[in-house]
Amino acid sequence: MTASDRMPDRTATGGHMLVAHRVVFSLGSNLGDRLDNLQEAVDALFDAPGLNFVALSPVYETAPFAPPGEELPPQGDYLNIVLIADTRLPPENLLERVLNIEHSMQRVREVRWGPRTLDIDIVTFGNVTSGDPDLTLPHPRAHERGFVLVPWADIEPDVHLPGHGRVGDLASAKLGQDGSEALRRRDDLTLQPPA
Ligand code: PH2
Ligand code: MG
Ligand code: MG
Repeated sequence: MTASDRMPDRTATGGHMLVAHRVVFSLGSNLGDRLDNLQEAVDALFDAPGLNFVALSPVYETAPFAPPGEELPPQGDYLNIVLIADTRLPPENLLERVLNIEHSMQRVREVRWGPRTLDIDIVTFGNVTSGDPDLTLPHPRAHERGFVLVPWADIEPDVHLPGHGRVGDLASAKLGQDGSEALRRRDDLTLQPPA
């Protein structure tokens, strides 16, 4: 790991970064019109300049998941996708964009691990690692989540999740454990890539 992975350089002007980073987002919805919510979020992410679209995963329907020991309130299945882009925006700027979109889509965040109209998580930001509690990088639970790993492996199997290994291998291991009960690819549901 180089110093620049931990503390990304900024140019003097505009707060942009010197080099582009590949950013991986995980999006999920299990309230309201789930597919519409995801489409709206994909479009909103690219509405403002600064993100260059790279890839969008197929749509997966996934059983609600909570880490062992955490209570999972009753709720319906999620639709989950993974979205990849390149950007020179700094991570905190991207996080602000994500929170604004979640807010504008009236995300209700009453119960931890409860249902939500929309959740957008930044899974990785290049190889940057950060322990910042507002934006921990990589996402601290991504490596144990089939609903992140499996769609991600469909579009970028050979990439490495820093600290955990090749995404394709992590996804296969997860599918072996959870199987089709937890995760179903919904090829009948399609999203448009951002315009
Ligand atoms: N998001 C969570 C908690 N549990 N389960 C599924 N299947 N999909 C999600 O997106 C999800 C979850 C917290 O962000
Ligand atoms: Mg989340
Ligand atoms: Mg979130």
